[in-house]
Amino acid sequence: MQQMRRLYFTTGSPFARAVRIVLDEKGLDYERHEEITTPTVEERVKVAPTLQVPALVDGEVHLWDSNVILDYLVSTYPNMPAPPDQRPFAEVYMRRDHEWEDKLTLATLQTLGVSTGVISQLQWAGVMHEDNDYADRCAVRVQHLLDWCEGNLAGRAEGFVEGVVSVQDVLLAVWIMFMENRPLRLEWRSPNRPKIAALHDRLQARPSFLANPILWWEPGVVGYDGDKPIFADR
Ligand SMILES: N[C@@H](CCC(=O)N[C@@H](CS)C(=O)NCC(=O)O)C(=O)O
Repeated sequence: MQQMRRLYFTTGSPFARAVRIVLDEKGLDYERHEEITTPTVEERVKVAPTLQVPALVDGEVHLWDSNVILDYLVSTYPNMPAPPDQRPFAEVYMRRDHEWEDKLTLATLQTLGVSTGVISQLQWAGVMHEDNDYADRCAVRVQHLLDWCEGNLAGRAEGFVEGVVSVQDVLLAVWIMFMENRPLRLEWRSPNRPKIAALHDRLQARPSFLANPILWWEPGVVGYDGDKPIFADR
């Protein structure tokens, strides 16, 4: 009997998008428990004590936090064959001979995600990052983190790990694509970041990314018709 696999996520979440992309790289089917906005605390706590998603149920295994889920998926399941002319997906979450380097990159990308997420959440609560010292510090941090990523990508034709598409590459890509699809005034493109731009263009064309598009969202969007946002009041 096939075991039950279910992903809890919110539609626009880049944390969850990274997980959905890796589920596709593994060719794994799953039930989508998808919500466009965050439900009540009572509902959310049934899924994770963090009150956050993504959360994954895979048979007897129940996990939350995208990094843990990504580690589990990469460490548990084989990859689908790579698309023609594209890099294979990484076989490991972290390379044994580059353990500290890979851990540092993953932790740094989590900080990039959390900083961007804070700016986004505050904006929807009415606080623009330009008007708030803490949020502005997050915006400054995002720029430093992007510069660090540029310096740590292996080359214009490579991601963080030579020869493969790594989880780190997926995480950087989902966050820069989020910055493009939200009116947050966070710019990642710069003449000084050619490696990030090349990574963006390569991954944007990858089937697992195309199958899990990042959709435009701003307050008032209540659903989608294909990839077109539907507004409550229009
Ligand atoms: N560290 C968590 C962060 C997840 C996260 O912030 N999820 C957002 C959706 S993008 C969420 O559930 N936010 C609701 C909240 O923080 O109350 C992870 O990597 O999964």
